[in-house]
Amino acid sequence: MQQKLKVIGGQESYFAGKLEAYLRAKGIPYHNVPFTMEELQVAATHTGFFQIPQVECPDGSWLIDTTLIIDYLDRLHPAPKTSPTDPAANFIALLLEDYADEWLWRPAMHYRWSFDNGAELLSSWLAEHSPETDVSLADKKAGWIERQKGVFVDGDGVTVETRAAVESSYHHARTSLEAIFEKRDFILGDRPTQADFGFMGPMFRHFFCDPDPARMMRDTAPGVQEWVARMWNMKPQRFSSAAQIESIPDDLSDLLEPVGSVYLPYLLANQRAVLVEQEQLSYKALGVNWSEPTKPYRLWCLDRLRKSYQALDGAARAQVADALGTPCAENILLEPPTGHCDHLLGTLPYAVTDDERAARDSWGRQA
Ligand SMILES: N[C@@H](CCC(=O)N[C@@H](CS)C(=O)NCC(=O)O)C(=O)O
Repeated sequence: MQQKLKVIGGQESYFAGKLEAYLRAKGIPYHNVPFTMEELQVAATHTGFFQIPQVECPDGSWLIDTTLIIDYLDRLHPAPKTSPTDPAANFIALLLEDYADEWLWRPAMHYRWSFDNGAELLSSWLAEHSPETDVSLADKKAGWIERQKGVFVDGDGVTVETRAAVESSYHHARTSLEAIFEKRDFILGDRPTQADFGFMGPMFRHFFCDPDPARMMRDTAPGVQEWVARMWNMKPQRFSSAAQIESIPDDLSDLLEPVGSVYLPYLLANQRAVLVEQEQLSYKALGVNWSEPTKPYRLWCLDRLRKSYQALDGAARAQVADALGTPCAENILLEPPTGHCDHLLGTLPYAVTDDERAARDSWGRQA
């Protein structure tokens, strides 16, 4: 019997939820162990990141970063296939995964921590699950609210001016996915792909579970709610004989619109700020002005997308460009990768014997 992966995660985590959806769909045995600060410190010495999830393999090696982990495990467990066979559609799956991972993170944190019901529920949960005993429950709750709202909402560009735009990204994802799930079970076709696992990050543990966004999902997007449940209940035998994804569906323009017109231009603005070592980044998107911390990790993401795009042949690139519909998106993907953040993440798995790594936060900044 295959030994289980140890996923240091928790029942509330965006990225652990994404990874679990993948592991369940592939039938890869794992157990989700709620994180403790001590355990995360130890994990960070192996992986270089202070974040969840972190995976310890039965042989003592380590895996980090859900995008890399899925890519790595997919090579070990190719069947049933969870990436499109068509290279252009495969790139679109990776691009949607990245958009859901990164651009929807802020609305997910906003809907959890700016709303009293969510903040109360999640701070209680986190306080009850942090084992430090010398701090009272009330202080732990207050500490969690202050940290999460301070770093990931107020500290990540959610202001009176941007709040409606932040909320519009959830509204957009919900309505455009709802239209897709009226026609098929998964984003790109009849089987789940990286795009579905990516959207499970925000959609499952935050928008489906947190009180305020969950009500919106129930009221306006029952098809998305059903897809979350379908994804959580996915098993290899449920899609192993489904048709492969052999082309980009022709109805993705609405879902892809902000990916090309908002997210890629934002990644380029972030690149410029990383390259000149600016700590804070300002840009305009969705009609408002944003100011947020510069994120080296997202330059790593942009470079990775560029490498995948530039590895496509001309015909596949033309199909992707056509699906994105804006020449500016294609131009950003055609720029040579900067290589500036390649050092942040290596090749998985990280061997047991690796030297201790300096820990970074989830945005790739020195922790
Ligand atoms: N790129 C990482 C992101 C992981 C991540 O950001 N996880 C969140 C929790 S869901 C986290 O640990 N954030 C850092 C923090 O809270 O300090 C991945 O795909 O695994």
